[in-house]
Amino acid sequence: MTDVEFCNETSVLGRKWAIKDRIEGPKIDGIDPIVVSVAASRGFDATRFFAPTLHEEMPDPSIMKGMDEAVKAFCDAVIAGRKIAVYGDYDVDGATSTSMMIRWLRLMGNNAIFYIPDRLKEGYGPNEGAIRRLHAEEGIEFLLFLDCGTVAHKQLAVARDLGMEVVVIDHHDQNDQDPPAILVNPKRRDETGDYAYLCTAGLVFVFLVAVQREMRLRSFFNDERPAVSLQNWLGIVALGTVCDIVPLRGLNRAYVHLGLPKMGEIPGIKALTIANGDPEYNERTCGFVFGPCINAEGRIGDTRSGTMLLSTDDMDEAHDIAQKLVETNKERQEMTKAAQTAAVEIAVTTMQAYNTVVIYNEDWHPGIVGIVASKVKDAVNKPTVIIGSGGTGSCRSVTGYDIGADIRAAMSAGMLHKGGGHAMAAGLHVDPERVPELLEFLSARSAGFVHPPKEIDLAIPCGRVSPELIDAMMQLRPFGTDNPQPRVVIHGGYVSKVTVMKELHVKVMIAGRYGSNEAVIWNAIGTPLGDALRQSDDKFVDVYGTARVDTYGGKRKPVLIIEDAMIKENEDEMVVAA
Ligand SMILES: [Mn+2]
Repeated sequence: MTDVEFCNETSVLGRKWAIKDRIEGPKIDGIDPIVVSVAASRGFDATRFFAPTLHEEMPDPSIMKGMDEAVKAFCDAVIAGRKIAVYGDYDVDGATSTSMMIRWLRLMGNNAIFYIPDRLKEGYGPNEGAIRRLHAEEGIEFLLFLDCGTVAHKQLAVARDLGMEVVVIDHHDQNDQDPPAILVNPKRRDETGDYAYLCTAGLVFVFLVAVQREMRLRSFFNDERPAVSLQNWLGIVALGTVCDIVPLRGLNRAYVHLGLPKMGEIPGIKALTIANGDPEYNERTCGFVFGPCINAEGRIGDTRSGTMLLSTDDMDEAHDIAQKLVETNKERQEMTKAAQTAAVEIAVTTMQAYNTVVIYNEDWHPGIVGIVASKVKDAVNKPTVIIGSGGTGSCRSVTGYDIGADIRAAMSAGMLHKGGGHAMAAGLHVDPERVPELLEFLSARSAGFVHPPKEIDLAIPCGRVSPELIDAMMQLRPFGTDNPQPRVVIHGGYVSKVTVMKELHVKVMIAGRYGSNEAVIWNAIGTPLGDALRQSDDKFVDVYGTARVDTYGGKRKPVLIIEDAMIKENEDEMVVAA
C-alpha cells in the first residue's frame, strides 16, 4: 500500500502527501475490512467503534473528581426545595447543557431559573453583577455554573460570600489555583485526563446519571415524580457534542451515534427542522444548520433564545422561537458573508507577504469574527486573526501550528489587553492602534512554518473507486474531530476530459489502467487549484479529496470532491497508451 508513487512530489497547493500506515483490524460482521482498517489506523478500538453503546463507553460517574460531592450538594438542594439558578454560556454547548438541567429540575418540581450572560455587555463566564442580581432579586441559594466558571475564582467567591452554594461543571482549562466551589472538570489538575475530551453537554449527562442514581438511593422518585429516561435527551447531547467540535471518540462517539436518530424527539429541534425545510439529522446539519441557528441570537441578539428553544415542550412556543432564530441566523449569515468576502480579498492581496493574517475592521460585529477567521484561514491556509469592533478578535490556525502559544506570547509582550486559547483557536482583545504591531509580531513568529504532509487514508488506483466502497466508508460516520471523512487519493491516471461548468466549477475525467473515475472541484475558477485543473487536459494527475456517490439521473457513480492535486506534464503519449 505504501509503495504507491504519485506523479509529482509537491501538490498544486505546495504540499507533500503521506499515506497513513495501515493497521489491519479485527474481523467484524457486516463491515468491509478496508473500513475496519481505516478505523483501526485512526487508533480506534474497532470492536466497539461501529456500534458504540453507553453501557460500554460511560464511566462510573464517581471516578470523576468532585462528582460525588457535587451530586450530594445538588440532591440536597433539590430535596430541600432550595432556589436554584443554572448559569450557562451563550454557545451551543452552553445552551444544550443548560436546557437539560432546566428540564430535569422542572420535571422534579423545582422552579429553577437559568441565566445566560450577554455576550457583548457581560462577556463569557460568571459575571459579578449578574451573580449579585440573582442573589438579591431572585433569592437564589444554589448556583450551578455550566460550561464556564473553572477559572472565575473572584466571581465564585462573591457568590459564596453571599451565602450561595456553588457548583461548577465545566471542561475549560484550569490554572494553578482551585476555585472556591465544588468543581467537576475532566481537565482538573488532579484528574487523569481520560475524559478531557467531553464537552459540558456530555458532562451534564454523566452528572444527571449520577444524580438519578443518588436520588434512587434516597427514594426520591415516586409515581407522580418518576426518574427521567435520560436516553430521550441524547439528541440534545449529540447537538452539543458536535457543535463544541470535541473529538468524536469514546463516549462522545456513542453520544452522537445514538443521539442523532433521536434529535427529532426534542420539540425545539423538531421546530427548528421544520423552520429550515426539513434537513435530515446528521453531523453536518448539526454543525451547519441547527448549531448556527441555536447560537445565532447568542452572537447578535437575545442570548437566552437557544436555551429556551431546547428546554420547552410547548410546540407553539418552540415554533415561535425557531422562527426567530432562523431569521436571526439569516441576518448573521448576511453580515458574515459581506465581512468574509472583504476579509478574503484583503488576505490574498495586502496580506500576501505575511505568514499570519491579521485584519481589523471596526464595523465587524464581535459575534462573527470567529466565523470570518475560519473562512479566511481556509482560503489562504495561514494562521488568521480577525479583529472586530472595539478590538475584540478571534484566531484560527492551520494543522500543525499553535496559535494559542503565539497569543500567549503577544500577551506576555504586553501587546494585548486579553488573550488566550488553544493550538487551533484563540481569542484576544487588543487596542486597535496596536494592530499593525501585532501583525508584524505574529507574522515573524510563524515565519518558517512548514505545513505537515497531507494524510491519506486510502490511495486507490484510478478506475477502482466504486459506489460500494464509498457506501462502506460511510459506516465510519459520524465524522468529526479525530474521525474526519476519509481522505482518498485516486492515482495512476491521466486527464482524458476537462469540463468547466458555469465558469465556476471544474470536472475532470481521469483514465487509468483499470478504467475511469470522475473528480470535481466546486467554485474553483480563479483559484490556483481550479485553474491548474482547468488546464490539465492530457496531463498525468493524482487527485486528493473526499469520495461520494452521485445519484444524478438515476445512476449511481463515484465522484471525488477535489481538495488538492498532483499534476505532471505528459510528454510521451505512448506512456499512457502502454
Ligand atoms: Mn463548551
